[in-house]
Amino acid sequence: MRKIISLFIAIIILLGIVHINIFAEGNVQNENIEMFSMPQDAKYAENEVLIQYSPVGMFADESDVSPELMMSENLESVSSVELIDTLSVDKEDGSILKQLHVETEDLEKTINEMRQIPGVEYVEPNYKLYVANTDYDPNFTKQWAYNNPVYNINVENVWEKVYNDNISKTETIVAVLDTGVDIYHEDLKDNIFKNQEEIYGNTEKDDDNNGFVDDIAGWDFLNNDNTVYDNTTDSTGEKTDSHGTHVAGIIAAAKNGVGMQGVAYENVKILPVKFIAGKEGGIFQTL
Ligand SMILES: [Ca+2]
Ligand SMILES: [Ca+2]
Ligand SMILES: [Ca+2]
Ligand SMILES: [Ca+2]
Repeated sequence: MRKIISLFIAIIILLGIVHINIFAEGNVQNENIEMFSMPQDAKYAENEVLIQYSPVGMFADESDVSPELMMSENLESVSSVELIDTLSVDKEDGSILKQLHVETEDLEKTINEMRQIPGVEYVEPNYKLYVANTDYDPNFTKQWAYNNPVYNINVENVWEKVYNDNISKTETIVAVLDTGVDIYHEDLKDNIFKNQEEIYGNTEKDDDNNGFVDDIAGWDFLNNDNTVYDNTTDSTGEKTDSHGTHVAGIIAAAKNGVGMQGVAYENVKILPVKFIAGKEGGIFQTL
């Protein structure tokens, strides 16, 4: 009998512990739901959220409970919520999209609380949307690396900080070791390095005494002359200086209302260093 009483007491204690644990779990967030973090620099309507409620599978008999009523009751437990508009109702699965006003100082925290409500598919700030920036050169939209979910280089944010916020106006010279560069191209001509001492010096004389005669805009190591754009074709029929021109464009095509827009479209000068002959290549020793 004593053993039975001891066992009974042990079961009661065990149940007590289990009960306490279950109660405690009610106060922690569901670890299966990924925490939402407000994106940096996000712009959104203040104190507003969009919430998608999809009650599929929550009710044994959907006719028993109105999903809309259930969501309203659940939302009341989170915060002071006011319906602004019901944006859509899917009659097939009962899902509802609502625009809500939430009286809160901490929208991120409130969104994370709402995400714990059973049946809530997503909650997010009511983000502000803007028309695509039309201030770019026409081929900007074809420059896929600028806006690509996999390889996105986030260049627009960099432009905003460097150019619009005037962080740096220091000019940088970038040497392009490649084929020649079309230094007369409308997108490049203003962003080509110019050796001032040779421009204003004497022709056929090495004015700056650097070993290269009349090296006004880089040097052609392939032919050992000062014409970095020879506009010739190689044995495959390919223009010999197209690759270097393309590379220079990616770096420094001007923001000038035509063509493409380089990653560094201002405050950069390209120094063409030609040593490759189109697809025929070049050798390192040339340099
Ligand atoms: Ca020189
Ligand atoms: Ca000269
Ligand atoms: Ca040349
Ligand atoms: Ca351009």
